[in-house]
Amino acid sequence: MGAHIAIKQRLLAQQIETPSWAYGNSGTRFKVFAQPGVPRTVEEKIDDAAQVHAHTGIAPSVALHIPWDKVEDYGKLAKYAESAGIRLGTINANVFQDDDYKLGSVTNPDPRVRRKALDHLLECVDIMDATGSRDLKLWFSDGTNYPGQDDIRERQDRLAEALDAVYARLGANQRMLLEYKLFEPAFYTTDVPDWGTAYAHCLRLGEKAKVCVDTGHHAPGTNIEFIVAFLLREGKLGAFDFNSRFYADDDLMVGAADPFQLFRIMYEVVRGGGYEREAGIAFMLDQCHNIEAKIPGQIRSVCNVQEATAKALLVDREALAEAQLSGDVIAANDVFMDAYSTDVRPILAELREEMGIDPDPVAAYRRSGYQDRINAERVGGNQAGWGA
Ligand code: LRH
Ligand code: MN
Ligand code: MN
Repeated sequence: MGAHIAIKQRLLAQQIETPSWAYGNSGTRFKVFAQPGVPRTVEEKIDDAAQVHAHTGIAPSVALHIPWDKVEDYGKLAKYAESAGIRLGTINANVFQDDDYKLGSVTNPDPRVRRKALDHLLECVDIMDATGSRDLKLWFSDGTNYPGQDDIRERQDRLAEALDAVYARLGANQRMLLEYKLFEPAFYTTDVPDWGTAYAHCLRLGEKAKVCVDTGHHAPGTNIEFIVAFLLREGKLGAFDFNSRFYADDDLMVGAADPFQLFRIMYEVVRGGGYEREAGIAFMLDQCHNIEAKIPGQIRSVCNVQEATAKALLVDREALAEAQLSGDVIAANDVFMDAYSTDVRPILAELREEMGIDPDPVAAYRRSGYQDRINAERVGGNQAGWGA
């Protein structure tokens, strides 16, 4: 019982950021499905993110993607978010949706295009100054499709040059998160394809550069929890982009495909001290609802991360260490599985009641009438995300 109280205390401290682009219409390259009630403005995306926070109690910030979320006055937008009960979080740069970036952005062979991409990244830091955001998230779609298309080494030099310039522009309390992805849209080489490449660049850059692990960005079978353990140990884990995948970068609801993997990741986070606020790990969602309703989809994902975290916190670390040190493989695995197999839903329901929210956030959202209201009010919503 005492253990449950301690776990609830620790769960109270959890904060999960939702992405603005999850609230707009999205789809695949085959079809974008329009849904009723999707936001027409950045403010409406913020309103929707505030709903997720209202029903979960642990999603107090929303990440922006520039220029998808471009506005005139970012200071005003930050105030708007505050009045909606949340805050603006990570600024995601976008150097992948412009005709100029066909052959790359910061690694493009053409210096004019490189300059344009760099200017955008620097503008994102200006935006962070206005919003008060701590993190700049960089993901580059840069790469090549054919052997010989461009010089792999020179592209690394160009990347390093751009990263240096952005790093030099960061304020004292700002950080750069470098996100890797195995492939897509480039199919032969990708300039930041894996955690090792991201880590090497971040190490060279310094303290303010950290790696972002998007759970959908690995080859099948990759042991993501090992990457998490390693980066945390090196002080280089900066953030997560949580989503689920069955095949590639599927961007499905978090914990839907493999809740056990999510638990294993969260265990390494807890084990490595990454759950403490001082570790500065940003827990973000990066999922794009394709066929499911957007706000309940985000609520579900936030709850799934919370559930995996509760289980990770339940692992009896003492018993585990004892079994590990005595070389009792079966006993060690038992301790681990025991935590995973525990039904934590009653603890979470209790926690939510103590927080003054409904024990079933998705059901509470459905009952709230918010969806009916936005369906009626918001006519002509924009696609906010891929293909925008
Ligand atoms: C790339 C990615 C990256 C982008 C987001 C929209 O696949 O994960 O984080 O910013 O998707
Ligand atoms: Mn991502
Ligand atoms: Mn992705």
